[in-house]
Amino acid sequence: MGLRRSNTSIMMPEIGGGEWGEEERKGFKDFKKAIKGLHPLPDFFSQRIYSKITKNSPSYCTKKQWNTWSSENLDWDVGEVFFRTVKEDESEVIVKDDFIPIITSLLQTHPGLEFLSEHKEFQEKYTVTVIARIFYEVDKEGLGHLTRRMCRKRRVWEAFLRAGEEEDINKVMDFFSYEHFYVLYCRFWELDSDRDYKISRADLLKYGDHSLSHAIVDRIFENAPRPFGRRGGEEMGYEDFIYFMLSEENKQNEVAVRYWFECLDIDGDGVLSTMDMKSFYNVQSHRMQCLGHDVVPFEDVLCQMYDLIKPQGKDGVVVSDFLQPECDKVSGALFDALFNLNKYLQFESRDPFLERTKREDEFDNDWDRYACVDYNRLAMEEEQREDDRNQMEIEWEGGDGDNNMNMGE
Ligand SMILES: [Ca+2]
Ligand SMILES: [Ca+2]
Repeated sequence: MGLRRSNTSIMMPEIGGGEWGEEERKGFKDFKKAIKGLHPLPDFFSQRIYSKITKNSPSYCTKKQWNTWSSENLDWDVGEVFFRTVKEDESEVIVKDDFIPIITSLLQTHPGLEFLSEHKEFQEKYTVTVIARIFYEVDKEGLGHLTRRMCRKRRVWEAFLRAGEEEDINKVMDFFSYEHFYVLYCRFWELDSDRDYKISRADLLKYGDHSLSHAIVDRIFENAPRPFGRRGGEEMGYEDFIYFMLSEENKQNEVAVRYWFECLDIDGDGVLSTMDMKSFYNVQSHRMQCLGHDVVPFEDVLCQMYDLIKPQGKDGVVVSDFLQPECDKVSGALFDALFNLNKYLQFESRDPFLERTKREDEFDNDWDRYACVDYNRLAMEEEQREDDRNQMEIEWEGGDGDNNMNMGE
């Protein structure tokens, strides 16, 4: 349950110095001005608040209506005000769609997202991405909704408050960063070569420079870690891809550990036995052999990994072994050894320079680190394409290929 504000804090906010008469009607624009600073949420929640108050009279709001709403909903700490404002009044949980009007307002008002105003399609994709990221982190069991307890545990509102204060949206790494959205969406778009907004098995095999084994891709497509489209399906949609990619690029978090564990635990008995692991490593080592790499025998890999993870039981590794605090840096290495060729080779070569930069850089987790590098890479590629296009135009206009040497001004 949320915490009531203490008696000493404001109990009933007064509006606009008493300029708002009890029955006087305000349309959304005036309403927004009048309530500014009278609730603890950022301005981009005003639309949500207005819609909730004016459900039966959408063209205006009276002061009396506002007062009723605020006495019922604002007399709490910020976490509870957030929860009550986002969810529907009749409901005790937040569902995905509840966030749509709030993120839509953010897109309309945030200076760092203004450039998207002419790109409705990207605005929609941004919204889907932010919501999927919130659910990825908060709805860890995949229930499809957020409870009050879940929101409080993760302090979800803090990211919204930051988005309201921070002019550079990319600094809000929790959920809202445009760069993070760009990376997720571009990588999806690249793989979805036939543009049907779905990714096939063959598409996913190309992910990360063909780094995943077909064995693990098969498991993902068997809906082992999580049903596609929430009900299960043959192909991977954009939201499914977000779950996959966040888990792939940051194997330290609990959701990712569970995601990959479910994939690897083929018989579903909750234990990653030597047999389970061996069947994946065989596929991986076969690929290594074909590509001319030295293959480390499975027994050695297993030994090395058991040293790192130190499982409690004798029969294999269970989820809780991976979730020990001292394991969060190494569990990814075991997963990579079993199904991600490129990352495993990188781990094996243990580049000390890479390890040191990782320890010393500004990022809190592997996802933030990856997204920053990948965004810059994508931006550079885009710049290169732009240059090539310009170059082609110049050559075309010159009508003669030799002119291209003289274009630099
Ligand atoms: Ca496709
Ligand atoms: Ca098993």
